[in-house]
Formats: sequence, structure tokens, C-alpha cells
Amino acid sequence: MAITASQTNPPQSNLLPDGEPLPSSQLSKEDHLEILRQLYLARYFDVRLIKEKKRGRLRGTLYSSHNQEAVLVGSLFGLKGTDWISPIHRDMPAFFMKDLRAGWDNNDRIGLTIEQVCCQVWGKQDSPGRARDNWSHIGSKSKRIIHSTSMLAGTIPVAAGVVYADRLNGGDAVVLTYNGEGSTAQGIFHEAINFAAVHKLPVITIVENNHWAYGTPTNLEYSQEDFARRADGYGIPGLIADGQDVFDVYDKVMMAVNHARAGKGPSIIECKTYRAYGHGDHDDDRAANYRPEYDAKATYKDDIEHARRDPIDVCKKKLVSLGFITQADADRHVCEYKSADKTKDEDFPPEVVAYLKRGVEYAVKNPVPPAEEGGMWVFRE
Ligand SMILES: Cc1ncc(C[n+]2csc(CCOP(=O)(O)OP(=O)(O)O)c2C)c(N)n1
Ligand SMILES: [Mg+2]
Repeated sequence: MAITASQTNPPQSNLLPDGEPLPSSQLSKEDHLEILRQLYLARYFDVRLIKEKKRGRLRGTLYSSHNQEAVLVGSLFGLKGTDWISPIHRDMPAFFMKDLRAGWDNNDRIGLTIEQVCCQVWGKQDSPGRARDNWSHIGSKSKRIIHSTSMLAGTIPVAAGVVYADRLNGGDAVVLTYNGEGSTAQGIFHEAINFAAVHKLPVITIVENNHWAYGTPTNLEYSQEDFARRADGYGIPGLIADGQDVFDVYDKVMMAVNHARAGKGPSIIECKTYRAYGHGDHDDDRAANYRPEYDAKATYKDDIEHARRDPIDVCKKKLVSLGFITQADADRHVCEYKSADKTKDEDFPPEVVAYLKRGVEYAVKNPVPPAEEGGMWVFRE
């Protein structure tokens, strides 16, 4: 039998020391329920924005995170507040979900508030960017969120520098950088990861492999079967996570976090998922044309099918199997496998709807910044 390249050099399957249990096996029933609530929250944020945009209430481009929620929730859940993250355009919920485990209404937690993030989307005065820039172009030094930019992969060297400084100051922070698989073709991706590998910096690079970079499919982006194998070239671990299974993402990220915190350096985690809509909302109609025929013929079409499992459905099934919820609980609010226009508020738990309502109402009432600000902060004031 012919031996394929991936059999001779498969990505690592885990980073667990011998005999150590999976990190997710240590999560409590409350943690499991909280993870499901956070998945609902990330989904609701996205569908609400899609609806607001369609009604003409928002300006800017919406890069939907629909179907990719498990990557965000699973990767953020085990972080300490003092860890850093660097989200990009498709990770909008990450800005308010960082450190959410410390309490949805805890004003001292180290993540942006839902009000700040809604103000950013609505282009209002209390947004971190004071309505001067694209939705996802925000960050906060005190909240340990590296400012997102549009220069894809450009935040990885910044992230490496941030944790390098933290180490020199005696800290134990790790940084999670988020990148689409298309962004990995940038030269800076290699330069930054190589630097982090050489200096054993605690940089964990999440590759959100949603199988499309704008209109480019993965087989025109890189030539390996599994992107995670590229880690071998840097001499660091590369893990693959089922991006639809929040607990698999959690496990792989926690393995990488523990590895990094122990001073063993960076890793790459490829989360296999699928982009639910177009690149941005301007691309939805075109994507509905350019994708189906191509996907059906792709050699990795099974991967795509797998990545189209709804992460909320996958999570509920796990919780039912563990006896943490009943099937009746699982069926109470059903948003899974529904496109945004097909969902209603009743498809989400009331506390999720109320949380976002608070953010939206704050943003709607918040004034736009004074016009005189327009020319400010371009140069040092
Ligand atoms: C350096 C750079 N090149 C091109 C672009 C334009 N651009 C923005 S998003 C995008 C596609 C990104 O695809 P991927 O990294 O897979 O992320 P996804 O949108 O799928 O989440 C492109 C080409 C950019 N912002 N920066
Ligand atoms: Mg992509």
C-alpha cells in the first residue's frame, strides 16, 4: 500500500503528558452549562447584527462568525483574565467574551463590555475606537486585547513582542492569536512564528480553517492536506481541533496553553470549520454561487460536511450524553441549523437576549462623537 505524506508525518494529536486526563474532563457541570450559554450568546450576537444590517441600521461590513462559535468559546474559556488575545475581523464576539467566565455582569473582568462592543458596531462615542474605524479594529491594553488591524497575520509579531515583554517582567501570560487559514500565506506569519519558536514564546496561533479566504478555496491557499503539519517546519507542535466541537477546541487549546506556560514555547492549532456566509455581507450572494459546485467536487468534501455540523447541536448532544441536560432542555431553545433570517428571539435563552439588548440599547442611545474630533489623533495631540 502506498504511504501518503500525511501518514509519514501526521500532525500531533495531543500534547498531554502520559496518563494526564483531558482538560475538558476536569470541567464541572456548571462549566458545561456556561459553555453552552456562551455558544448561544456568540450566535445571537451574530444573527442580531445580520438582522440589524439587513434593516439598514448599521454601516460597515459584517464578517459573520456564524458556525465558528465553538472556536471562539472553546479557545477563550480556559484563559486567565491576564492572558492576551488578538482577534481579527471574523472574531467580533471575542472582544466581549474574553474573561466572560469571570461573570457576565462583572465590571472588573478583563474583557471589553457588551456596551463598548455594540457602540463600536453602531459607530458611537463610547466605542473604544470612537467611531473612527472598522468594527473589528479595536483593542485595549488594560483588557489585554491586542488591537486588531486589517493587515492579516500582522498581529502575530505584535503578540510575540507583548508576551516577550511580559516574560521579562516576570509574568506568566500566554497570547492567543486568531488567523484565518488564508492569512497564513502572508510572509509575516512565518517570520513571527519562527521568531516565537526560536525564543520559546508563549504564542498560541489559532488557525480558523473555514475553507475559504474570500473567494479562494483552501487547495489554492496551501498545498498540505492538514495545515497543522506546517508547525513541524518551525519545530513546534501543530494540533488539529474539530472546530465544531467546543470541547475538542478547549482541550487542544488548554494543552497548548499549559505547554506554553511551562516555558516550552508556541504551537499552532488548526480548527477545522466552515464559513457560513460570504466573506462579508457584501459577498453573500456571490458566495452562494461560487461555493456549492466547487465544494461538492473538492477532495476534502468530507471535511466540509463535518465542518457544517452546528456547534450548538454538537455541544447539546454532549451535555445530554453526560446527563447535564435532558433532551427537553436541549429542545427548549433551538437556533441550530437555522440561518439568521429564520431565527427568532425565542430560539435563544432569555438571559442571552437580555444581555445583548442591554448592549444594543446603550449603543442606540449613545451619541455620535462630535464632528471636531474628525481631525484629531492622526498625529500626536
Ligand atoms: C495582507 C492582507 N492581504 C489581503 C487582505 C484582504 N483580505 C481581507 S480578509 C481576506 C480573506 C481572509 O481569509 P482568511 O484568512 O481565511 O479569513 P476568513 O475571512 O476566512 O475568516 C482578504 C484577502 C488584507 N486585509 N490583508
Ligand atoms: Mg478562511
